[in-house]
Amino acid sequence: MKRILAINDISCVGKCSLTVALPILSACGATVDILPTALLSTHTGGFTGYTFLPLDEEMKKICDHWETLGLRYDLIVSGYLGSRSQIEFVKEVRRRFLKEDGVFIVDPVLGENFKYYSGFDERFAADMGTLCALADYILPNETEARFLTGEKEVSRAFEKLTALCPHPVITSAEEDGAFFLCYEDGGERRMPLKKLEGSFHGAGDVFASAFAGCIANGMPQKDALALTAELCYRAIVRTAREVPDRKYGMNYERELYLLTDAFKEKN
Ligand code: PXL
Repeated sequence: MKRILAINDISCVGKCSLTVALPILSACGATVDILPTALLSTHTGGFTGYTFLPLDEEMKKICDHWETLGLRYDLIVSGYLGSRSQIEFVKEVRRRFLKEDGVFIVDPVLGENFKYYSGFDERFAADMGTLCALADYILPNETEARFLTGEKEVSRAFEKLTALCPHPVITSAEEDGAFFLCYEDGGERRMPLKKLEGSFHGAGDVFASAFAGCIANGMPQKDALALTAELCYRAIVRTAREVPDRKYGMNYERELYLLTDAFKEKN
């Protein structure tokens, strides 16, 4: 069984970050350990008056304890980081806990709809870029690709990202319809993304978690992206039907069979 470390916050309400990563990565048949970066009453995208407890000191103590257990990970996936010092600490976590042939995936959570999430700015984005430079895969949305590169045009942003990391994926972009971009056969490849109008909070976290779970299972990037995109689409369709207030996140749970079926143990 593969052992994955998910580094992300715990937003108690609003289905994102670790509350999404745990079930999705587990559905992919992995053992999932967590390193929480912050504890929030809700995520910051659309709620007001939320509580926010950064866990910087606790993260260090947790990792020192893990060191005594000799833990090593096949894959580490990082998401929402609460401060610039946490970005530096994640680099250290990678150095200390990722197996030599392990995979490091960074979802550079910065913002959406061309706006930073609360508390983030250009300096934070620049530091996030230095973390992306250590990753095997990065999963920015169109907004984050722009903030990481300073490029407004998505293909130019993508080109800059390919210089940063071997496998950048822009998880959703729009230009005459929705698509995502990946790097294949030495060039940019645009894949049409089935999507409904509007914005779906938590979709990026569902995407990152499902993709990481597929990669942990040794799936080639192309197949991993196809399965991830299908899961996201089904979850979006269900969410559009069932969730009137989109800040409460995606109803992806009843679509997880796509992952459990794909990664069923062969007898
Ligand atoms: O979904 C990304 C995300 C993760 N964690 C927190 C957030 C957000 C986006 O709003 O606020 C705390």
